[in-house]
Amino acid sequence: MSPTIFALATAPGRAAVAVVRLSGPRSGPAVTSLTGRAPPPARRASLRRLKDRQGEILDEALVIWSPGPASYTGEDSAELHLHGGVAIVESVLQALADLGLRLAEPGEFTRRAFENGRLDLAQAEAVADMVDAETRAQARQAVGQLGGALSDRYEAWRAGLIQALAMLEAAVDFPDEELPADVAGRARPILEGLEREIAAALADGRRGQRVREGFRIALIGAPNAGKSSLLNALAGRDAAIVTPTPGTTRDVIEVPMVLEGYRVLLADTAGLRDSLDPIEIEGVRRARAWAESADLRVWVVDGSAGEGDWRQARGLARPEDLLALNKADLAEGGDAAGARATGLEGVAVSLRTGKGMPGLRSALAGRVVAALSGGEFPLATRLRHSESLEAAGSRLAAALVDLEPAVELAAENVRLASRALARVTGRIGAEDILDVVFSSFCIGK
Ligand SMILES: Nc1nc2c(ncn2[C@@H]2O[C@H](COP(=O)(O)OP(=O)(O)O)[C@@H](O)[C@H]2O)c(=O)[nH]1
Ligand SMILES: [Mg+2]
Repeated sequence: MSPTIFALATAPGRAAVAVVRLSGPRSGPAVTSLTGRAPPPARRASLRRLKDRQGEILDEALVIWSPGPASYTGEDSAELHLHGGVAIVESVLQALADLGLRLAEPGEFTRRAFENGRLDLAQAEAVADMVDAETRAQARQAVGQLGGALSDRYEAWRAGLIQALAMLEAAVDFPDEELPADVAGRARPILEGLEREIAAALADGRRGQRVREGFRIALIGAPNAGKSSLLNALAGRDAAIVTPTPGTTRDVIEVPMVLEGYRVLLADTAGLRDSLDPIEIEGVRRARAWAESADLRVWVVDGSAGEGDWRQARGLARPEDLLALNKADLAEGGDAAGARATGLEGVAVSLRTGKGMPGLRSALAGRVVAALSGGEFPLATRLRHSESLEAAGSRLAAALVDLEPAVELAAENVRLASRALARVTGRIGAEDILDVVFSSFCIGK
C-alpha cells in the first residue's frame, strides 16, 4: 500500500487562500481526524472546522473529498482550502505530519496519477509545462498536450506498426502455408506511410521544443556596431554594458523576453574580430558557437562605418537572418552598401534616436511567428520526444530495407520502432525516464 502524502499545492507565503492536498489510503482517516467527523460528500466543497489532536482549532476550511479511483491521482484524496496565512498553513501541515502522513516529493501526485493510469507520460509532462508556462504559446501547447494531442498521434503510429507487425509475423510463422502471396508486400505501404509521417514530424521537430524552451536569437556583428545597445532596447532595460570602447562585451548575455506571445531568448555577444587578448578570443569563440546554434541571427552593422568587419560574419549568415543597419542618425558609410549586398532582409535603425525600431521589432516578431506557429500540433515538445522519434524512424528505415530479404529482421525492427514510440507515452516506462520526468516538477503537483 502506498504511503499517504501531503503538500502545500499553492505558492508558499501570505495569500488569501492556500490549498493543501493529500493523497493515499489514509486520506479519509486524516480528514476524519482533522474535522472530527466522516469525510464530506464526494467532490463538493464543504465548510469544516479543522482541529489538531489536542483539540485546538487550526482553521475554518473548505474541504473537498475526492475518493479514488475518480480523483486526480486515482487514489483517495482531499484538498483543504485554508486561509492563506503562513502560521495557519504551517499548523495544518504539522497536524498532518503528526497523523503519520508523509510530505510529498516533487511531482509525486502526478507520478501517482501516471502510475494509476489517469495520465500517460506525455500528459504528465504537459502538467509540468502548464505550471511552468510563462507565455500564451507555451500554455496553449501544454494544454493541447495534456488533452492528448501528442499522445494520440503516437498511439495511432503504434497501432499502425502493430498492424504491420502482425502481417510480418504471419509471414515468418507460416512461410509455406496458404497465406496471401505477398504479405510482406502488403506491409510495405503501411510502413512507408508511417516512415513519411515520422520524418515529417521530425522535420517539424524543433518547433515544439522552441515554443517550450524559447526561440534563440543571437545579436552578432563587429565590435561597436551597437549589439549591446540593441539588446538593451529590445529588453527594455540595461542588461548589457554599452561603451564607446570596442570589445566591451565578452561573455554571452542571455535575456529572456516575450515576442508575439512566444518565449524568446535574446543573446548579446562579443564583437567578431581578430584579437590577441585571450579573454576576447574566448568571447568571440562563444559568440560564434551561440550564433551557429541559434534559430535566428541579427547582424548588427554600423552603417556609418567606412569599412567594417562584415567579412567576419559571412560564413555564419543564413538566408533567413536579419540585418540591423545601425547608426542611421549618422551619415551612411561604405559598410552599409556592403552589408546590403548580402541580400539579407535589412532594417535601418538608430539606437540613439529610436528611429526604425518598430520596424525591426516587427521584422523579428514576424520571423518568430513564421518559425513557431503552424496548423499541426508539434509532435516533439522535448528532446526526449525527438530522440524517440529519431530512433523509431531509423528502425522503420531498416525494416523497409530488410522487408524482402529477411522478414524476421524486418519484424524485429518494427517491434523496436514501436517500443521507441511507446517510451514517449510511457507505455514502456523505464524507471530512470520516470525519475527524470518527475524530478522537474514542483512539490504539490
Ligand atoms: N551615433 C550613434 N551611436 C550609437 C548608436 N548605437 C550605438 N551607438 C554607440 O556605439 C558605441 C558602441 O555601442 P555598443 O552597443 O556597446 O556596441 P557593441 O560593441 O556592438 O555592443 C556606443 O558608444 C554607443 O553609444 C546609434 O544608433 N547612433
Ligand atoms: Mg557589446
